[in-house]
Amino acid sequence: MVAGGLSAPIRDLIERLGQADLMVGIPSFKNAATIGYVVRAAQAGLVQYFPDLRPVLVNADAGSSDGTQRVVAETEPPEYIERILLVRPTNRLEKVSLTYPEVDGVGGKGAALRTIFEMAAALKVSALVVVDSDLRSIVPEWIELLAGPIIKGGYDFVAPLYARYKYDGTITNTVTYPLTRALYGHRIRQPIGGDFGVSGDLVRHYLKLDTWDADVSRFGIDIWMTTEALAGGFAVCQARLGAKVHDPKDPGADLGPMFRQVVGTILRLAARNPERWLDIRGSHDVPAYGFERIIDPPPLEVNTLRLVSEFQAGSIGMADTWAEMLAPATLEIVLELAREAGSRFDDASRRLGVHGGDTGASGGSASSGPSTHEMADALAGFHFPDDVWSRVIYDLVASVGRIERTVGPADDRKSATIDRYVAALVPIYFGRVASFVIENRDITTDEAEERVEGQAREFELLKPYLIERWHGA
Ligand SMILES: Nc1nc2c(ncn2[C@@H]2O[C@H](COP(=O)(O)OP(=O)(O)OP(=O)(O)O)[C@@H](O)[C@H]2O)c(=O)[nH]1
Ligand SMILES: [Mg+2]
Repeated sequence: MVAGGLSAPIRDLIERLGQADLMVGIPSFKNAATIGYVVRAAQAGLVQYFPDLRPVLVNADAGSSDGTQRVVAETEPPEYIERILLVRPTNRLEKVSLTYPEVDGVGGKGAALRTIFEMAAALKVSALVVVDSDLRSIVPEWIELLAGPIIKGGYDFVAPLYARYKYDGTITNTVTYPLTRALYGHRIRQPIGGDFGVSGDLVRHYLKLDTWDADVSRFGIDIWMTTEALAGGFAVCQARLGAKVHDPKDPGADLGPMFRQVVGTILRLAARNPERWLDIRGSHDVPAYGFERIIDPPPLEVNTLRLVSEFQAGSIGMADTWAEMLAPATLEIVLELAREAGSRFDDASRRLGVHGGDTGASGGSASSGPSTHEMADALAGFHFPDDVWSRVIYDLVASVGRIERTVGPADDRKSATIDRYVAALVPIYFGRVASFVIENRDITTDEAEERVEGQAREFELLKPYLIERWHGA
């Protein structure tokens, strides 16, 4: 269970605010450069689309040293929005920025949302919209798109749908989308998009659950929200938001810790509650709302040379853990793929004239190294098949389940073993992402989407393999 609760200043704030109908919650950590725009867009959305409700905007910040909270406080007041939009709302929009308390000693995006949930429940809102503070592409309409299905449509959970560049959202494309779909049977394309609509009922349900842990307090929060909404039988839909443009991340450079927290959470939730997915076969569409825009999302750089070299390095440094967590047949293929990654890396580096750790551009930063396309071209031919990747993930679900069920070791020992497995999955994931980028280097984002769908179908096809492994085959 989660200890703690709200601090005295936050309780005072709730008392002052009294009651609200619709809340926008924005978690932040050093987002002074971008949060002002997000706050303005959210305020405008509340005032323009829900002028008769009682709106409140809450920023839950990590105590950022860059002035994030000051930016929120100084962003134009609601009166400005009323003037520029020519709207006369019934109720005044309240805007607050606070420093959230850690949850069981852990801070992070999830801890920030925990405070937002508690405030939403205390203020008895009927709908909560959460949006990230590094968004560049949010517009006022997002508030309507994420809250509308709850307020007008009776839904409890609204997941986002975005147009994303083919190399963006790699954790989503390789793990959370196909695994959520195959386990729980709902095709939610962006289960960790970060921008969600949640009903008051679902907020209260979240606060009662005992599945919250340290990873959920960090970046595990998004997949936790989606999984618990599905597992709780809540009515879910999706909203088409257009492009997601935010602070970009290179999957090889920035996403290791996030991968561990997200994937650790999805695996633990699956392993602890097999009754939620063992009997589910196939999957079905989830309704999507909102106008379909034609959008060309901005490109993202990926350092595939680094990805394949880390895959190969993992096969040396983590071989023992791979042998523990993968089925023997899967292990054999993965080791063979890692060997191939190593030799293709040597070959490509020679041809591109890069040496050692100097593998060039990453994260979109200006650099003299080879471009994303040059690297992918030089590595052409490297192929990590869909079915192998599905088996890797299913082996992990089964292994994490085995650890959870073992009688004897204390919980923190079990947890450390699971963390070690998930950390050892990172280089294999790098190999899988490299293959995706290399193979899709010359196709459009729409065509790459077909490949993501193909992989998701492979997960469904192989679900019997998961069940077999789960039962100890
Ligand atoms: N309060 C708080 N917010 C955080 C923390 N870490 C991240 N956030 C917020 O969570 C949101 C998402 O974080 P990002 O770093 O943008 O991650 P992301 O966009 O999910 O990651 P990708 O889609 O993989 O690029 C942003 O609004 C961050 O400000 C934290 O430690 N505390
Ligand atoms: Mg972001």
